[in-house]
Amino acid sequence: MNKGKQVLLVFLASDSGVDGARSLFEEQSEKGAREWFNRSIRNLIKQTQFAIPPLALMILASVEVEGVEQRICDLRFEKLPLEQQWDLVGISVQTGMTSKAFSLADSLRAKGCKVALGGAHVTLFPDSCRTHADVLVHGEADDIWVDVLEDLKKGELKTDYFPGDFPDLSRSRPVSSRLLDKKRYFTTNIIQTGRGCPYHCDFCNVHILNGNRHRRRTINDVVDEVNRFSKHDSRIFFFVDDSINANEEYAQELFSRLIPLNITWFGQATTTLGKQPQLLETFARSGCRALLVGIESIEPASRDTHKKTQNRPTELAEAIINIRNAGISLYGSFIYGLDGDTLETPAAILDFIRMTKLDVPGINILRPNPGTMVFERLKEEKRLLFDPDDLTAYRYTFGQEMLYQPKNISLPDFIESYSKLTSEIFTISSSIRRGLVAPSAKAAVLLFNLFYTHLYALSRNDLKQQAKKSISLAPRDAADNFSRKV
Ligand code: B12
Ligand code: SF4
Repeated sequence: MNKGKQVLLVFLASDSGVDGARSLFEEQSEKGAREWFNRSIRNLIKQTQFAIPPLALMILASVEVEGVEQRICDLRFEKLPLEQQWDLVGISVQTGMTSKAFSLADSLRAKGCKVALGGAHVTLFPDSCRTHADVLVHGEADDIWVDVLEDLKKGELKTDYFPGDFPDLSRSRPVSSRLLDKKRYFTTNIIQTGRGCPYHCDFCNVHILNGNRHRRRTINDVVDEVNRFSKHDSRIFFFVDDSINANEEYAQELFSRLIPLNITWFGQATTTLGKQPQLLETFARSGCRALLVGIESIEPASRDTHKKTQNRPTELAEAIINIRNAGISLYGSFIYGLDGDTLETPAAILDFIRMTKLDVPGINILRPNPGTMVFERLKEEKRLLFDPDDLTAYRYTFGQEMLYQPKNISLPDFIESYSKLTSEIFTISSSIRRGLVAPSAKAAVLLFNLFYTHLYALSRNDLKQQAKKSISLAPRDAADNFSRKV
């Protein structure tokens, strides 16, 4: 029986973070018991269900075209199903994971398989992707994936598909989670209510990828989706919006309507929520148990330089305390090493964490992501430690290597102070304490802190190795080794 055209949608495992971090210098530095310990922890982390499904691929797989069958392959959990013949393989590409995406695309094409590339990196740097693909899908693909599938059926695939304008999200496009294997994920209840951001933080490219205007789905569509998803999976919901409180009126109405559905949910918000008492109460009543907030910096000079201007630092602590008092646990993400930071900054971060009782602190090193304003500025100031003209030289690692020269701090001093900061914040006893005092989601807070205790130990080890090697980036052989093992 002819099953029609077969399409495989592939999500790659990243080399860092929740996908299971590993040392860049593992071979050289990890021996015997330590190697065994790290491998065991890595496997444990992999088995702990932190992973959430790739929403982009769920959206594409929900596009139905008669005579075309789509399947999602999540390489974090499975091997590429090469025993089957695929008419088209679509790969989601993030900047920082391009080497991996391109080598997979090249090997598939060498086997005669057609490859479509899409995602953030393709949108930002289509020319760098061209030689690795038969089809490039630029921008948000919600409305153009159907054209790709129709053209595939006709045998008339084009080389480029453009969406024209940003998709109108108020048009109904129900997302399906039926193609996912529920057991693999922390939850399959992944929902996005809107896209776009009116701010211009210089280290982020969401405002470039999704535009400056915040576009929203209708409240009816989102409520329907919550209802539909909860019949299939009764676990927690995760709203992937960068700031779920971006439009107060919309969020107020949406989450009021979710109260009777009795769900629990996690999401990402701005600290402004701490100054929105009515919305904060609605969030708590609608089942919000934990939020990720981007604090980024508590140094006024850094916030100004990097255009993180939504909130004044003096208001941040109060906002965080208000959110926790409403019964919501907070993951607060900092970046140490911004242009206004000095060697005094770690002590200020520590004080801030102690004062606010932040449940999960994330202490990041700036990743000058190609395509962001900060990348362009650091390139101009010759402060990048990787080749800015080679996009594949840039990779994501979890606080494991310095990719740039901080403005006010020498590299060895930075590494020493960053390492001291993370070793003070992340210990087994502080993880247990944070888990116990968290206002909600205690088990998740405990697990995340323990996980970070391991990750930051790894980061300290790798940074030390990088410092020993005169701060140049990880040597190519170590880098190749790193990619090969993932
Ligand atoms: C939730 C999230 C995660 C989750 C889930 C990842 C996922 N992709 O589903 C987790 C925590 C796992 C994660 C991890 C990472 N993330 Co993340 N993540 C996000 C976040 C907040 C939402 C992503 C999302 O679901 N969006 C909704 C979907 C519908 O939008 P979309 O992904 O852009 O997809 C649309 C188009 O890009 C396109 N498209 C996407 N893929 C494909 C594939 C094909 C074949 C086609 C045709 C089209 C297409 O069509 C989609 C529909 O319109 C975004 C920020 C944001 N606002 O997008 C960051 C973001 C995508 N993440 C980012 C990064 C850097 C990472 C990591 C590399 C971080 C790390 N240190 O490891 C990893 C990489 C993970 C991986 N394996 O690829 C960056 C990417 C930047 C860039 N230039 O590439 C973003 C934009 C954040 C930022 N501010 O910079 N992330
Ligand atoms: S960091 Fe957040 S607020 Fe700033 S531009 Fe990116 S999405 Fe918008």
